[in-house]
Amino acid sequence: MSERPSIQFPDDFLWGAATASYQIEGAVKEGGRGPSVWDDFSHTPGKVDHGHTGDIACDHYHRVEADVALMAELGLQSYRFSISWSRILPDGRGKVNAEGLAWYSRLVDLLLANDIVPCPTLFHWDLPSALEASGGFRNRDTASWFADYAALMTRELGDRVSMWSTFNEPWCYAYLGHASGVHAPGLQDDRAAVTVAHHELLAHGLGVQAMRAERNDLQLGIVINPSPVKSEGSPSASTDSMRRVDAIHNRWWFDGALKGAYPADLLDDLGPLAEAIQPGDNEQIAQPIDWIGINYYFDLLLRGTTGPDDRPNRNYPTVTNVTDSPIRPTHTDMGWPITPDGFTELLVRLKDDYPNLPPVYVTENGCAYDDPVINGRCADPRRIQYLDAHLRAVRDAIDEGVDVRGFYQWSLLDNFEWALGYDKRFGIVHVDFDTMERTPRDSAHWYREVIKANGLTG
Ligand code: IFM
Repeated sequence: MSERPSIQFPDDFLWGAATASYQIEGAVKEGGRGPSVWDDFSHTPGKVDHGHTGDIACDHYHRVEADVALMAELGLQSYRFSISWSRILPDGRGKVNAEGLAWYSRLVDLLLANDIVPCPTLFHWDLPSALEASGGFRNRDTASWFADYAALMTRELGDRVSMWSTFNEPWCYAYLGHASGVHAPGLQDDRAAVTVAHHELLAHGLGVQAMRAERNDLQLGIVINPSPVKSEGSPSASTDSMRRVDAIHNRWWFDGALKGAYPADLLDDLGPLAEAIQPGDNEQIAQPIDWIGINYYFDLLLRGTTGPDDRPNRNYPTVTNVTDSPIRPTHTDMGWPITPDGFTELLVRLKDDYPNLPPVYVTENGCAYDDPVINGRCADPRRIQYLDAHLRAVRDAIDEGVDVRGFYQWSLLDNFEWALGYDKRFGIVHVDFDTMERTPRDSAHWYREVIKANGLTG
């Protein structure tokens, strides 16, 4: 990499790292927290590899002070975390848990004391179990309850927190959670998935309005995980399948949130599956936002099939005879291909397709590699290479006119990687899950230098 050219990012570019509540906090039965769908799912035999759960996770709940000190040592300028809804409202609505509020308030104070900009997400998949019992996001009322929770958090933290996102990767919660069912709550019901996809965006729109009603000085956004859709291998996926996957994975979210109208072709495909949409919903959803978060890991590579449909298909209702393409020679421990060019292409496409695209923050990018700690050091050259390539791809997009304002690496710590448990390690900081010892990997030291230089020094 040493022969690669140096690159600089714009002044005031914001550098951070990201985590999410259920993936790191642990202490699931402490501090008055109520259960979430991920507690229920991970405790259901067979749902998570090795039977792992988030019961202890990184024990961040008890180690928050040391973890923030570590962020400061690593030079982070911002920290993106999510708030556990059921730590605030154990039943999802109604009774407020003062201890939960106090915990996040302390986290925010610790961050500010270290000059780290807090960037909380209100929903990163851990829906309170009590709300799931009344239909979860299949129930339209959950959108209003989300808005109440968003307003509450604004009242509590809005004096110190400016930058908020409503949802993280709503596609995943809708389709992994309700179509293929590989995530909580684990349903396999296409109509439910589409309903959830709509109610999440409705909740986003109602949440933005509720937060603005509390304060007019907030920077509000939503975090989406779009991907270029490509076909590789033989037989190739049909143009029609690619269009449908693109519509479900990408256009639904951006058209809904920014244009105020879902893609007409997708509504035709979905027919009665999209019956949850009511007159007036589009206007509620397409509220002006101040920024948009993009999580990018890899291009979505499809291949045609001739045989019976297999599991990955179930993430895309109405799409048939398509499968995720097989693992490519270069991939991360997730089996994900390494496709930095797709990142530039994606960002430029978003700029071109959405003239009102707000400033972009890359809210997640990173890779899983299980490099061990040897004599106190964890050398992870593949992670450095991955991040280097993706940062260059972001810089290329900026050169092509995309207004990218910041970059959050995923993830600060090795953590609970959902249905895959703890074996997939995304951290720039290695976590020993027996002792909870944190060891910054080489990539963490490298990232500190990137932040210091506001770029890559070649
Ligand atoms: O760990 C997840 C995160 O919760 C959401 N975005 C993708 C990451 C890696 O799979």
